[in-house]
Amino acid sequence: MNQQDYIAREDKYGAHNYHPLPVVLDKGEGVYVWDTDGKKYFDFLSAYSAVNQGHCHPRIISALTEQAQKLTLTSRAFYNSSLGEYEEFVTKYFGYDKVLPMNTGAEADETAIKLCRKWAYKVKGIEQNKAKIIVAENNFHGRTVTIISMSTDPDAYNHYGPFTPGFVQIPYNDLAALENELKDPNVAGFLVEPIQGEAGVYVPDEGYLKKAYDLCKANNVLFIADEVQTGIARTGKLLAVDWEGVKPDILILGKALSGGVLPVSAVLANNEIMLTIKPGEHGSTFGGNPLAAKVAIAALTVVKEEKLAENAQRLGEIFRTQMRAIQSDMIELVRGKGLLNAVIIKPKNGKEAWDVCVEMAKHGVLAKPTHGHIIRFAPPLVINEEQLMEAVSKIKDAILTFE
Ligand code: IF1
Repeated sequence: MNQQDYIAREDKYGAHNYHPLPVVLDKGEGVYVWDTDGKKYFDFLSAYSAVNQGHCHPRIISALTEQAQKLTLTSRAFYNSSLGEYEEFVTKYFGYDKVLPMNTGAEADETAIKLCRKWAYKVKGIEQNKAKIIVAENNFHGRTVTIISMSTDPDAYNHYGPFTPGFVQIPYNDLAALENELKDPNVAGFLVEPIQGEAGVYVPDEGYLKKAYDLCKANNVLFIADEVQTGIARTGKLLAVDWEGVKPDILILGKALSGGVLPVSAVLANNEIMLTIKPGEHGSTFGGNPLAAKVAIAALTVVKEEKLAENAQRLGEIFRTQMRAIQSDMIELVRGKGLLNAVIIKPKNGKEAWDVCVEMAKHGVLAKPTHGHIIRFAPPLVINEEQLMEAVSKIKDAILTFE
């Protein structure tokens, strides 16, 4: 089978809810992936920051294979010998009393919303069904009906109504708007991405998160951080909120929590919030399974042992400097934090971000355009300086073909 055959088969039998770059991947190791013809690429998407630890990290894969031969799933109807170990590990790692394990990012966001509402009624004392959660415009928290009810992107919500009520949208990075909405006593939470990923790696002003947190505290409102994409060392700190010394009341994690090996997500909070949910009131068949527990411990251990946050911070600076130095008027703006970066592409002779990505793929670097004119650059955090410079040179060659 050649690449066209693989593509045609997916096209014929799979739903058309994606428009992938025409590359068929077959193997991955560290910062590299190989296609079915054996061509090697730098992966500058990292499965949307799920493979921060690099593809098929040996330590994570060995945790997976070892546990897979012993016990994979018990459901939460019974205790299992790995879950408690993981719960102790992850809560100490991030500094919270309790964790609620789920699988995907969207499920963790849903869990956080339910937790916030439960807290609103049982602790804050809001009247039943009146609780509101403030969200930001251009947010991305996943694909469920409740989550798209918070979305301002028509692609995400169009023709999927009716929607879940109870959300208030305000502009991102706008403290005055937040302060204004917080006057409503029925507001229970503020759900925010510390950097908006899907919006195009939109980094808020310095101090925004801290001031937003303080405003929430002053109004007895939960500050809920969606760190599904920004967390686990991606932005040069363990969490993006660490840049401003903020400790969210509810922390949402996913993606790299498993190093991209299987879907593992988590919601972390202290007892006052977490214990408002009682037995039978929330759960998941796969959440907290022993396989996920062992994999997540290994994935988080790799992050600390290999100093991935420090690496992301240092190499991120180099990456942005290098990209800004490329002499091409197609590069309008370079922004980001750590190794979560975006380049805004100004179309030239009808060539857009998509064409740049296709050309980069030919040169051996994989990245994906978003919103037509933005390219996200997010390599695995195990990348070293030499590899980064080699990739930068390929990216540069690709962009300069349009000059
Ligand atoms: C897709 C983007 C990234 C997320 C935040 C929750 C979730 C996500 C902050 C849900 C998921 C994904 C999903 C993926 C594309 C992707 C994405 F392009 F949409 F913006 F990462 F950049 N919170 N983000 O970013 O997590 O349920 O998917 O595990 O194809 O939809 P999930």
